[in-house]
Amino acid sequence: MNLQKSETSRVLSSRLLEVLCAFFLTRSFLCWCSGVFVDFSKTMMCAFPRKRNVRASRSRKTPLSAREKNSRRFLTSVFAQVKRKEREIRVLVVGLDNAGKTTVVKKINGEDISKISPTLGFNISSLHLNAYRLNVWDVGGQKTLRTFWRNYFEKTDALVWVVDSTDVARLQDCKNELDAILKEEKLVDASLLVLANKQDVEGAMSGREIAEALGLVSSGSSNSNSDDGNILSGTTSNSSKRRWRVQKCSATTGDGILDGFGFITEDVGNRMFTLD
Ligand code: G3D
Ligand code: MG
Repeated sequence: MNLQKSETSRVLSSRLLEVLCAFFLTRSFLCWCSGVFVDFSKTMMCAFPRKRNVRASRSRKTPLSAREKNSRRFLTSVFAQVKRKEREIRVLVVGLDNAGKTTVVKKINGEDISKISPTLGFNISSLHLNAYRLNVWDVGGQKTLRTFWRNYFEKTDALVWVVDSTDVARLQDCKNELDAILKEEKLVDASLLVLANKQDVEGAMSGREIAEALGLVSSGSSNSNSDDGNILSGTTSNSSKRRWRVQKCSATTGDGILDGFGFITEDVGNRMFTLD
């Protein structure tokens, strides 16, 4: 009798052990599968980052209906309220490749600028200035990457257009790209700061030369509101009445960068945060 009992308990315990092993093996297998799935989706997202958005924004070229416009306006006002509370400014740094965008952003954040590699996607950093928090998006400027700029336009308060003041050969290309970006509906309210960078290099173009080449002021005229040699500022003559500033600077030495970003906090601050 006792022998039969011990035999039964032995069988039972071995069954229990088998069930437990099967349970843990299945669980580990499922965990492994989900890990592989997550890794796979992350890889796919990195490989094809914005394809769906690009297509979506391309299809948005058709005019918006009144309903869509109203819902967009509503969402914009909600975002504006949240931003007002948090005193947050979204800054998009763009311009041709090699203009010095990444160096500008790194310098203003006090980071090491001795090794700068070309930006293939984007860098985001946060900066506190004049009681505001600036979320700064530095986006790669190579020709092939420029079509992706539009993915970063949403909710942008200020546009920083960095120009290599020594690159006379690509000034027309620079103007064409800026013209195209300023026509974007999502950027119509954004303040414009043009950084005339690399002023430490001999022979660099002046702020006025760059403003004229970019079509912000007409050549030979004095239709800017202010011009003190380092800063040239004004308001666009078209319907958007956008305020702009051309600021001479050098990302290498740091000269002029903070002044330029000061214009952003002042202009965006006046426009958005004093409405309360
Ligand atoms: P980008 O982000 O606009 O593509 P980067 O430009 O910041 O990568 O800078 C491109 C090159 O310009 C870098 O040199 C960088 O050191 C240099 N540069 C940026 N700003 C200045 C500046 O104010 N003065 C000078 N003299 N050079 C600057 P490398 O040699 O690394 O390509
Ligand atoms: Mg870069």
